[in-house]
Amino acid sequence: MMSQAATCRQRVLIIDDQKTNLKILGDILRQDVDVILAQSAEQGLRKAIDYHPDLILLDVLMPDISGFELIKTLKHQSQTSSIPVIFITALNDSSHEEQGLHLGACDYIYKPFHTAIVQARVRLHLQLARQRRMLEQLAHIDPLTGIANRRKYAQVLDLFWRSAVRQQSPLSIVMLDIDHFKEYNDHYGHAAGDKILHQVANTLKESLKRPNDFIARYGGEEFVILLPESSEEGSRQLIEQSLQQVTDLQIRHDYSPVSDIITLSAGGVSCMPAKEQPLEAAIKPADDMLYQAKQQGKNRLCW
Ligand code: GH3
Ligand code: MG
Ligand code: MG
Ligand code: MG
Repeated sequence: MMSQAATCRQRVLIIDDQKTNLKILGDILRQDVDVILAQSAEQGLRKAIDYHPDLILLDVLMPDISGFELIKTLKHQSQTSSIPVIFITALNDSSHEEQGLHLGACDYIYKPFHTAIVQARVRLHLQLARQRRMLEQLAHIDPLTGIANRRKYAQVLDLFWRSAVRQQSPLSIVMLDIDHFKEYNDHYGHAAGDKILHQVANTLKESLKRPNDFIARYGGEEFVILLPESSEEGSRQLIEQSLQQVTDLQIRHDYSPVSDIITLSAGGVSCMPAKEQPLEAAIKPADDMLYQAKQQGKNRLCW
């Protein structure tokens, strides 16, 4: 198993067609970070996707695909678009530098380079990357459960909705709500309630199967799940399993009128998103189904 320190180390991908450049740059950075090397743009792109580095040092003049071409691809792909790129190149004039920065690089270093300058600039951009990630976490992660919050949900819904419209594919939206949670808090205390929220949220999250399946805490003891490109039947089955996995936790709730353990009610819909539909209203049909599930006696899924 990797040590804590090893998992905290940031990764820098160096892409350069000259082996000697790769060696020298790798050697001067290795004491601070984990180094990944690529000797062509094509290999670099693959490694950027596979390893998701915190920073890329990119040569410009390379046979086949230039660094200027590669950065366009990196900035257009969702898996790589947020990785900062520093050009390190023999094109040491202001018009190329301007071009590089215009294409989205965060910095531009001339070759031949000074070791200390490369180290300092890499350090600076890694620190900025770390701060960006922290801000992203603060903005998008619910601190109690560790899953996405409602702000992130709104972003992801927008993304999934537009992609579903484009691809004419279905999107399932599911609202889930813990049954008689007020009674739980009243009898077991708020701290115990917090612990259950964390446990339920993470059990639901783990029950999702595909990388794009998404869950967020919608509010108090309510969660929302988005299943893109999933059939109605498949979505229903998945959510039935998710609910089952929560009941399998067998969390005692002696004050629940519907069971003696923690249960959830859920409402789901499969829809074919259309451009003209207002996004804010997207959740309403799932919410109506959740209301039905509560009306019909809770501890169930209505679709
Ligand atoms: P129902 O079965 O109809 O959903 O009833 P309920 O009691 O679950 O629903 P209600 O809306 O009446 O109460 C929700 C409760 O959820 C009240 C509140 O104390 C609890 N809750 C909301 N957010 C939190 C939280 O962050 N921590 C804890 N411990 N409890 C929370
Ligand atoms: Mg070169
Ligand atoms: Mg509720
Ligand atoms: Mg509830």
